[in-house]
Amino acid sequence: MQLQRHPANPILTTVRYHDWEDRTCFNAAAVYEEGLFHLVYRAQGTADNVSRLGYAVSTDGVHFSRLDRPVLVPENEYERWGVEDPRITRLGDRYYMLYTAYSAHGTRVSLASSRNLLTWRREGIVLPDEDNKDAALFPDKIGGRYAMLHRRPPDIWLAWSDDLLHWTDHQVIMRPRPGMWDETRVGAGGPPIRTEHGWLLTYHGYNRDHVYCLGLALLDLEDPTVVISRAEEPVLVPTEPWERAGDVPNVVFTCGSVVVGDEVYVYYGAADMRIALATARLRDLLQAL
Ligand code: BMA
Repeated sequence: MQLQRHPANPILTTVRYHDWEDRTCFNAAAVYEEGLFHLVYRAQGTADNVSRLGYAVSTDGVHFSRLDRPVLVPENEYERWGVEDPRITRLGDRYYMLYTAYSAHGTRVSLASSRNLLTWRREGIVLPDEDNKDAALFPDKIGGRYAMLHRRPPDIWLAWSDDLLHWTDHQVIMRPRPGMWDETRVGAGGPPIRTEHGWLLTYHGYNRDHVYCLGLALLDLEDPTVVISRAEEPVLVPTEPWERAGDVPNVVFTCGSVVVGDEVYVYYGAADMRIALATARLRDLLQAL
């Protein structure tokens, strides 16, 4: 089972006359609602190489219009070197975005909230005093609590919270697999997708040659620390020239997928430089598990 690349790929690339995104435009959170596809994506400019978050919107998921200015820019000492890799989850009437704050302190998982995807309020660092990234919130409470995936290298972890700010009961749920494509490190993709069979998780992993691929796992609906199944083979491998060459070579990396009817749209960063789209039928993904 392989994701199908859209023929228009890459669908979103750098803009020469936007100084904040003239170098890279990649790793995007994705939201689909009422016929609109929204992306909040990471971008860097040649001037300072700092990551900022831009916004783009589309009616077909392929052709996007974007704002001239970023929607989130570094604002405090933990973000000095950039705000990176957003992952957005809707909970009630708000959107919550987990992102990586990057600075001399390291990488910190941070939370912001919004009612409109354009104006964001910082809620703060949610995993203080540790280098961590690849964090994603589940789109529902589970057993009365919020759940989040995060990454303590090299593993994917799950943690619980009552208020989205304080997280406890941290537990490893997925580790790299020796000798396989995800032998070195793994990290969550976008927020897990609820299906009747379990939470569908797209994740990234890389091997000793630093080739980033995407894989699939299915987590138990009531207890997502239980991995029901994990596909042996990756569903997306960097093979296109624009996935193999860029700011970081041989990278496909996702921060968000959306479901439209029975089709899953996986938005992914290619070679840390551009944004591409690959799709699959939900039932085919579940069958691969
Ligand atoms: C990770 C993050 C991602 C990036 C990936 C591949 O550590 O920095 O933003 O896409 O590495 O370079």
